[in-house]
Amino acid sequence: MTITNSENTRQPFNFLHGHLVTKNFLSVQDCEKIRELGLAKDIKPGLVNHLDSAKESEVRKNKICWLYEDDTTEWLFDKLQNTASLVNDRFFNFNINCFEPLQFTMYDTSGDHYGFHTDLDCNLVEDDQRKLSFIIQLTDENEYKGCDVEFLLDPRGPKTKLATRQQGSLIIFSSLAYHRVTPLLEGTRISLVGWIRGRPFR
Ligand SMILES: O=C(O)CCC(=O)C(=O)O
Ligand SMILES: [Fe+2]
Repeated sequence: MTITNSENTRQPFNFLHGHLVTKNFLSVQDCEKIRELGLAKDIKPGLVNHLDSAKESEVRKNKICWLYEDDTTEWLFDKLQNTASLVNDRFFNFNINCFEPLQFTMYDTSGDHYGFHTDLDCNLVEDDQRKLSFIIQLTDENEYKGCDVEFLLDPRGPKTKLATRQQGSLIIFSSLAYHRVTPLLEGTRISLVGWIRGRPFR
């Protein structure tokens, strides 16, 4: 398995805005299997907890459902766990301990998007928080236009880094990193998004 630093430099990995990619993390058949699991569920508009619904659609317009760890997904959680722990040991060294359920995310209406955000939970009350985030591209990149995943490289400027669109790729980044999904222009894009939690930063 090859893990590639998005910056592709000899510099140390920038854990704040960099991201890591494992191409062909999942086969096309695996992607299809997950697509079927998700599409069999009730897929509803995604929410940003602290906003009213008008503001909501400015920030985020997509549909989601949740995939929990069970007999049908155990293989996937195991695979993710192995890779995440390798990546964490090598690049982040965060204190991490558990996965959240996986978010099956669908952009199927022109204009669906997710504006710049970090994945950290606001108003933290739990005794652990999101440390690592990941995205798996479940759709063949030729089946949709737009809907690019981009990372903000510098909070002061507009410079962004496009993440791979290749189907089956796993993209891993710090939950502190600003990222977005640009508006869908055509077709349907499905992603699988997840978070790994650990003791709060301090
Ligand atoms: O759909 C994606 O690729 C990313 C979605 C996202 O950033 C999120 O749900 O936090
Ligand atoms: Fe996100």
